[in-house]
Amino acid sequence: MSTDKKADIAVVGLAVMGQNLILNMNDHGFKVVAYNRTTSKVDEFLNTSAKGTNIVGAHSIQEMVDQLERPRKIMLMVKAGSVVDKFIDSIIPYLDKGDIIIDGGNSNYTDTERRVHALEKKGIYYIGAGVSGGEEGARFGPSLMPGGAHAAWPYVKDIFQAIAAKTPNGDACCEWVGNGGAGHFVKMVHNGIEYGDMQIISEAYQFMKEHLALSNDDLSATFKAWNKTELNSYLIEITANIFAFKDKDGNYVIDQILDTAGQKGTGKWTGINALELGVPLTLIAESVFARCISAQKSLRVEASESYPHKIAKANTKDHDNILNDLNKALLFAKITSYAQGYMLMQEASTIHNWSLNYGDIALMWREGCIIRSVFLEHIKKAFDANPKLTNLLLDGYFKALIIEALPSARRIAAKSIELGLPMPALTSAVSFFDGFSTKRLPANLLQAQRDYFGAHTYERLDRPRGEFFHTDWIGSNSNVSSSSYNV
Ligand code: 2AM
Repeated sequence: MSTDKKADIAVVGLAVMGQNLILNMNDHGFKVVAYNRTTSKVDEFLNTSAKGTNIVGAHSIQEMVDQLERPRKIMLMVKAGSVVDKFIDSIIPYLDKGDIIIDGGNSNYTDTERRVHALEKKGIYYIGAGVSGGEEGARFGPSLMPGGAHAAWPYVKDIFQAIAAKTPNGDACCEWVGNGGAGHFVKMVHNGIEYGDMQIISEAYQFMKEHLALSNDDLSATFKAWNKTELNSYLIEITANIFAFKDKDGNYVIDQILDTAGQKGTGKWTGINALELGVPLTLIAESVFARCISAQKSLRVEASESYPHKIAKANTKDHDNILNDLNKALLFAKITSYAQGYMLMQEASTIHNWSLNYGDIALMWREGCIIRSVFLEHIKKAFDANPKLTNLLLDGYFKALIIEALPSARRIAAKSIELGLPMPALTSAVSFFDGFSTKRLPANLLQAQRDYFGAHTYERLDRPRGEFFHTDWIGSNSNVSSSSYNV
């Protein structure tokens, strides 16, 4: 069925994400060239899922490039890392100035930043696009977060916005993110936020299972009910389904699964970036560490024998109130986590000069991706109404929710500590919030200690910022000058 018309785009890498993106592009009327290192996969694809479509194949880079309309657009859906660099090197001799390479893999944004600049020097446009939504998203509408060479955006915009997920209003969950590695950075923060959402849901599960002794059916019903509240989201929806799921023998699958979490590293990257940029991204960091603790299963089993403790059960007459508190605590933690994620993006945007549009980012995450939710609609509204909003927690809508949910979050966090039931993400959210909303923290003492042992100097409340002072705490008569000494 292939037509003589040149192809709109080539996709390299025929693993399931690549194949599904190609089929999605084909559904929207674009002609796609499929290419893969192992060329037998090209024929396999053309003879199976791509049969009867306008998709064409290529068995060499030359053949792929020859079939493309100019400027050529080549999207890589290959393994992140050195494979991307190798492929770029191998394709460059076949390209002309103005051609466009797009990386749709889970690349580290610093790699993308480097590639954008290196290719710019050769006159080739490079786009690093975050793609979220898994196999299903790729096939029927992913969230797409493209960034890099802005001049290339008009050439790929139609394809990207056609294949992207759509909001209930019909807006595409794909907008230009920013230059350099901005697209992959935003995708990384998306994944970090996903870690946080999953962790707070899991903490609520353990609280309900251990303290309220809820059955899997009760848990499923609770999450189903919560999905009709502000927590409405894909992750809450699948959680309700997971608790109801039984295997062939009639056993709940959830109870058969080993309690050690895996991770591929994007949560860790988000945490590392937050530490490097000095952003208090505590909830996501705790979520990464919670996975690390879970992975130490044998150590935990041993420690549980050294420190045995039973989780006290709640009185059933209190269940409704506790469940209401738990729902609010989750909302509180979620708002805090997103506020922290946005703080990280705001800092990175300033440092890298990305001029991120925070309303658009919420729009891109609204559908198609794992953290999709109604909640993101409100984040979009907050930043659309005030693009200079300094912090999500200071937006009127979220402020009202926080004020309402805070007492519940405090009760659950306090209860969890009293019971000995781990809720690191929730308790970190409460601690963060208390630090964030406290006018005077004990950092005056930290500064005094630093000045005491290391003459690191401090600023004074009664003097302008930027003037540094040193106190001779131990009477050593050191001649360090308070005005010039600043470490
Ligand atoms: P393959 O089918 O030839 O292994 C996901 O693994 C995708 O990345 C696959 O399409 C895979 O191609 C591709 N890939 C993995 N390593 C690669 C490499 N060194 N060079 C090119 N493509 C590679």
